[in-house]
Amino acid sequence: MSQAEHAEVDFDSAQDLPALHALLEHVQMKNGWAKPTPSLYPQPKQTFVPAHWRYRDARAALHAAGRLVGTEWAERRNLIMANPIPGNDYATVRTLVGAYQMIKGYESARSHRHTPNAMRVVLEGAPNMYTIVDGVKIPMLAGDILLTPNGCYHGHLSESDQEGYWIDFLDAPLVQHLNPMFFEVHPDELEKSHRVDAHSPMRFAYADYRPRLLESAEIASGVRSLELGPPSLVTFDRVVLHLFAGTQWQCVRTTANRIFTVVEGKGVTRVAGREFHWAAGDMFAVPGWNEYRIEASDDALLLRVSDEPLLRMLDWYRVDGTAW
Ligand code: GTQ
Ligand code: FE2
Repeated sequence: MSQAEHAEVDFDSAQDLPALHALLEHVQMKNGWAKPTPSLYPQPKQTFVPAHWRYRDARAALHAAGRLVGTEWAERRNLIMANPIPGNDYATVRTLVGAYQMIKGYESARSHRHTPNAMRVVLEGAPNMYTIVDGVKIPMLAGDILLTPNGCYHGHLSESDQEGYWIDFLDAPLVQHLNPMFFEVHPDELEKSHRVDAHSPMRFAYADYRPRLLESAEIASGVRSLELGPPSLVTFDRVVLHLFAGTQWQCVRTTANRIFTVVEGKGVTRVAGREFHWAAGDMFAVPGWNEYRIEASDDALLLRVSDEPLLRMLDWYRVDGTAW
């Protein structure tokens, strides 16, 4: 018999509620009847806030980091778009993180694999720039969208004098919450590869999806949309959107957490009383349960990444007014 972990607590001795609450500490329990913050509430709390990051700033900071941060010692030369709420140093929205990353000419970022799913959108690429996914070199040209799902080895490489800039999206904040995090570096540092595959299923080439987007049906006046996949990731999707210059697109609030990247164009997003004036390469986050309005001043191509497929799978995707 193992020893009792604590002496028997005499709850009958409690003469009032504070006394009973105090005794609960001895048995590692908390009352649910006078909890200071309710556990269940009528609708989603807006904990993460809408936010905007400029590529102009990120690019300048990464260019400077190119002098000061080596990929020999840094796993990645990246800048994290941490949502500006107290205590947060990582997640962009609850489930997802967005980060800007740079490699220098003739530089590589060593291969590794991890349980978080990842995706990139290339802002500045080159014909001799690659992500190596499970031994296959996949070209990184501007506008290309590249997948590195759960468990796939991936490393990055520039075989010319060109610097590369892109944005990474990972479901790492969700993995941190649920805790199945695994990560390991590749034994060869940069995984060897002698095969280039421009038609890898892990690549959505800009030259391919842009014309398809422009031919797809309008989902609202002046707005076209195209979901890219298969393959799909379990946790987040990718939808490219085209807005004609002058389009104003009002979006209802949903439970999905979204991160937008501006691939082309200029415009403004109005959300939660704020205005984000965006240009190519910028990112903005619209956490769940915010209505927002996107206005394109030039023709605009946006990439929208969101946890909508995960919420749908769990039956927790909701649009304003349809909770039940
Ligand atoms: O390029 O593999 O921004 O593993 C964060 C984690 C990029 C990457 C990030 C990563 C990567
Ligand atoms: Fe990675």
